[in-house]
Amino acid sequence: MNDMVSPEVLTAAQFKSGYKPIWCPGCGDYTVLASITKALAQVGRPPHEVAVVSGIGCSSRIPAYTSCYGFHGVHGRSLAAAAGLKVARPDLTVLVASGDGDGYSIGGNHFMHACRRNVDLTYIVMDNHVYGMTKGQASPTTEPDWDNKLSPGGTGIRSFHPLVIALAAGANFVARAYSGDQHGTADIIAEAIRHPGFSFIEIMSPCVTFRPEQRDWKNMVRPSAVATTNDPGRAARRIMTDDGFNIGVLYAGDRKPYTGGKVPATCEVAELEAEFEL
Ligand SMILES: Cc1ncc(C[n+]2csc(CCOP(=O)(O)OP(=O)(O)O)c2C)c(N)n1
Ligand code: SF4
Repeated sequence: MNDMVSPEVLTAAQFKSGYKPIWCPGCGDYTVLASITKALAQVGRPPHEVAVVSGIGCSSRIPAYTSCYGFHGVHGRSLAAAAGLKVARPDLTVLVASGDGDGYSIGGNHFMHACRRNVDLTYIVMDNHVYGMTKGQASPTTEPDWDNKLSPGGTGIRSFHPLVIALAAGANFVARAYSGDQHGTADIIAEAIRHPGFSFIEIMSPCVTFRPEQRDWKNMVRPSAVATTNDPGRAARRIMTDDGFNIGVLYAGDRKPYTGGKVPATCEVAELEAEFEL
């Protein structure tokens, strides 16, 4: 008798929860969710071996829409929670979902240090260059001349460049994707999950309500013409000089992921707590 068991074939539907997303019709985040569930099916780990962590924002609703373990936490603090989870439970695949406000503004400090620490996480930022949930304030990636009621004439402040900052800070995998390219984005997410260390994917995901002009992104994106490099300097030069619409894996490095301190803890948390008791 052949006792070989075929690996279970998982489908994207198995990674969806019963909750219906409440995003605005046409929001890019719908297809990002579809790409995430498709990527998880490709990777082939069942939902109970995956955790999806987020902060606050329209984009941060993602965990509730998956059947994986989820943590919808505090605004801008998703990476801290996710890093702790991964170090404590290295057996889990941990994804983090964020927006440009959550990830680069209130969470900007955590972003840099997550890149530097290189814990094995996949960080997915749905960037729409605006705070969608709180009704249209400028974010760090908003163009300086974006004229609107809340920032008449534009903020005049130069945009943050997340991909180059991720590279400079030490992220081990850096990619740009577009929500409208559902299958290509799923492939990038699957590759990011498989890549050891901190993987960062900046997904251009239009906010059709507060930035309707972003619908045009579908005519502007194109696959990157150059192959993935493992040279961070070369990747940074390419990213600094492109027009922001090249999609694909732009950098894949080989830094060893952080898995916890070199020496195991020598005392219990209760002992430390006792020292601070008044
Ligand atoms: C500590 C704290 N400050 C501010 C807020 C208000 N707030 C909620 S979501 C958000 C910005 C969300 O923007 P982004 O991360 O870009 O996500 P989007 O809604 O565009 O997907 C802000 C400022 C909050 N919830 N908590
Ligand atoms: S406000 Fe913008 S980001 Fe939020 S659900 Fe609507 S379209 Fe999406």
